[in-house]
Amino acid sequence: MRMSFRWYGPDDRVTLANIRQIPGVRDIVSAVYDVPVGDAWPEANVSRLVDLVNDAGLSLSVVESIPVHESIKLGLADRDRYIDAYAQSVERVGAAGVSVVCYNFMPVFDWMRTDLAFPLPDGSSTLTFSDDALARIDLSRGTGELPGWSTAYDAVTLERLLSQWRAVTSEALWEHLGYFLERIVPVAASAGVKLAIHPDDPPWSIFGLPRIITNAASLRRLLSLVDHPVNGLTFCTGSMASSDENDVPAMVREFAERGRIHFMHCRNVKRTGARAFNEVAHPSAFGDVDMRAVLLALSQHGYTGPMRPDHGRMIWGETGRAGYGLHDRALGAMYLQGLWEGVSA
Ligand SMILES: [Mn+2]
Repeated sequence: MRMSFRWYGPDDRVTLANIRQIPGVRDIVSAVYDVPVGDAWPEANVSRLVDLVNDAGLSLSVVESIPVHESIKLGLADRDRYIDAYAQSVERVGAAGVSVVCYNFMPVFDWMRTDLAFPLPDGSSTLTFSDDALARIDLSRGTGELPGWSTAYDAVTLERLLSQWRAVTSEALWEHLGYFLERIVPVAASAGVKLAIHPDDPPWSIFGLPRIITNAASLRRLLSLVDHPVNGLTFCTGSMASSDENDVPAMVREFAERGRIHFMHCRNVKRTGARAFNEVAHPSAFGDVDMRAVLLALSQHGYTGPMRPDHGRMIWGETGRAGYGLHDRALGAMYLQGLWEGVSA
């Protein structure tokens, strides 16, 4: 296991120098953020990112994410040119030494929360979600009321997108994902890159949009779309544990045994209702994820890939990007390394 940490580039108020001082963290998870979705990442942007990370004494091992253009997910006529651009980006990050590309295949919104600063009893704040709160959000004027997406779409753009999606069933979305993977998996394999899909977050339909990467059966189906070792998973414990139908340690055992977990997101959540949860501190005691069982399964199956603390609370007065402060994620990185040492023979 290699402990890694997400960095949002030069504008991130958590600096590479900060990250360098977290014991055991040597791998950075980042992306090129200044290229429009759908364009190929220029070599110069990729090498600039790699140089920044290397100059800080760290290495860029995971790209999270190369975003998948909406045309590919919708299966539109122009998708091939976006797939070609995606392939170019995969080749370029592979040539730059990146070993894993994380991506997701969620329509319109690639994650959703209903509160980005929910106060926990200890005075920290965290991200939360509930279907009830989501149902009260009015999208008729665009995404203005939507936490984290307030400037994403105006009313006209959002309505156009949502109406395009009304014609797309879950089965059609599976077909579009298969079409994408049939073309990208061979490219990734020859570029030395592993593909790691992130599950839908939360793992159920929102706003009537199809969502397909939600449980063990869907992960099996994903792997069978193109049955190749590079076609694998970002296993996000928090996303999967948001649904009480998912036995997270059993899933980790199954997919680690198959060697198809390429990247681990370790996040803990506490379910607060049927379709509601708070993100909580990483240790098992604070939520519904048995983190010890997860890491034990990984260790027993010889997991050597990257892992990162996925999200953190805001603690000690820190402000910044919700879920991506320094302090609680650093605590998470230390907890996970201690647990790893404990479960490893
Ligand atoms: Mn995650």
